[in-house]
Amino acid sequence: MWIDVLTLFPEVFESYLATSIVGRAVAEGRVTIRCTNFRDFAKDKHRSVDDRPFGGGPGMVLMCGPVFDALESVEAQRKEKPQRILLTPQGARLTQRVVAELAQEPALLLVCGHYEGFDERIRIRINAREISVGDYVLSGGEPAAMVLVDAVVRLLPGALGDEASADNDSFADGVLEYPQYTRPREFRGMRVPEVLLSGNHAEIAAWREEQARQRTAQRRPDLLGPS
Ligand code: 9D3
Repeated sequence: MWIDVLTLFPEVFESYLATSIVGRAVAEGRVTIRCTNFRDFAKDKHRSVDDRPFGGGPGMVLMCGPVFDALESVEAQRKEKPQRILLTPQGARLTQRVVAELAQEPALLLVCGHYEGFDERIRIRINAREISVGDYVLSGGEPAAMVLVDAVVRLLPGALGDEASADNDSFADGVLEYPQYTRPREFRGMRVPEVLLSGNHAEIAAWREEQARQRTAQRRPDLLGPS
């Protein structure tokens, strides 16, 4: 997979990309991630990327020119038309379902804004999938883009040490995980549930399923659907 990221802070990504499962996927060539600073496409000598809003009001607005020029430049260097993604608080919520869909794409192009927001004509013309990572205010799209990249890349074939663990994840099957234990059998008076030591695999599976169900009902009833 190819992932392009348009951002005013490419250095934020570069260090992150060197670590974790994402870093390994990059090192092993399963994904190529390139960051492009749209400030490099600014026209004036101050390298401006934003300007005051027409109609007045506080803050600044990201201008069309540098964003479109960067986008067109990046796409001209790719064979595949990427799925364009705009990270914005106004987007649809990122869920595991969306992540799984994006993981099927051969190429993604992520556009990060920041607090000032985009000129509306960017939003309209790039015709991107608009995605938010949740109902809280970030100072920019970069952390959201990293969340998305991490979630997508770990689903790419070969990215997981244990192929089975992707399907095992919370959310993949719509419930939270069951509690896990490892040695010792007793720690500060807290004992590992007897069933896990029993060697009875059917009973263990049933216990885990029930624990997962209870935990989901208690903490995340929304995952169990409307009722
Ligand atoms: C100008 C006032 N803001 C309304 C509260 C608008 C605003 C624009 C841009 C607020 C934050 C941002 C920066 N955030 C993102 O670019 C962003 C984001 C987020 O803030 N929360 C969850 N998901 C995302 S994806 C991109």
